[in-house]
Amino acid sequence: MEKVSGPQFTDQIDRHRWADIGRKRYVREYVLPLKPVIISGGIEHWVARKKWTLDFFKQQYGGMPLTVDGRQLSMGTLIDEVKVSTPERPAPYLRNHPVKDLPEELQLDVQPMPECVSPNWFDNRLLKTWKDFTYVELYIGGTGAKFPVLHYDGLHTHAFLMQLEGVKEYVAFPPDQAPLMYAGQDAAHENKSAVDNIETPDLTRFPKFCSASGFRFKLFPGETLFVPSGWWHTARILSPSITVSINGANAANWKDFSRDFRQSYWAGHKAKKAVGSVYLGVIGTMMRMAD
Ligand SMILES: O=C(O)CCC(=O)C(=O)O
Repeated sequence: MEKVSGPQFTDQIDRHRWADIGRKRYVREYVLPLKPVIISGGIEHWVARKKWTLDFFKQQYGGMPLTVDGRQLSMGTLIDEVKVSTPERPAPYLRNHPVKDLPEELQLDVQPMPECVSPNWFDNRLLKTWKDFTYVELYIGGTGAKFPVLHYDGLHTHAFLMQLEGVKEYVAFPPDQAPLMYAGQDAAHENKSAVDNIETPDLTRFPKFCSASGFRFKLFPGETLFVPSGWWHTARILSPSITVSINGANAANWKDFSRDFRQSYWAGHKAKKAVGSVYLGVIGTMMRMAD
């Protein structure tokens, strides 16, 4: 453990090659116990792995209109700024951009998802025809840019972050550290921490945060990070970066996902809540048997 003026961090996150660990061991040792891991060799089949670079996006899609934090800019301008980004003057960070809004040929470049993303019960056809819970998202940012909030993913979904270019540093805290995270009070903010500076937290506002212990580690191109349901996390970019993410649910988080979903979507609708509970319960049972 390295001591910093704030939480304690270890960089000892497990790393495995997918070909070595295999599905059974991965599910048993990481997915079901909700333990983060970095998998390499999972996205080598993606066309994007060789094709997606900053120059590719600038040359082929430079005119694509984007909005980042309320600012409208083209992909070309974004890439120009990303290339000269520094921690002192970070470029805009394109985050959570839906891949389904990209031209179809780009969507195909990141298919199929790596095997370590499944079992993903959001792929169940009964569920998908009613509501598609899967979000595949694109992130492009430069050195020094940061994800703006320490959080766990909404509806207690798992996150899988697939790194295509550049290096990112992630910080992650297990769910049992929640009492130290200064989570928001209402349903819309309960997965977001008020701690706005992880590196040098304001100790007068967030004294308990200093007792937290978590992980701080790097993610390199070709790697997939599994951030399990309920794990608090955030990121900063160490070199110009392209990432794709997908969220998921399975036996490990179905109960938490179903509860969050019922509460947020059917609050105040007793009958819908009851029918919805049965529906999600049936899907859970079916998927458990199929796994
Ligand atoms: O890679 C990043 O910037 C963090 C992404 C993330 O935590 C999220 O989208 O939930």
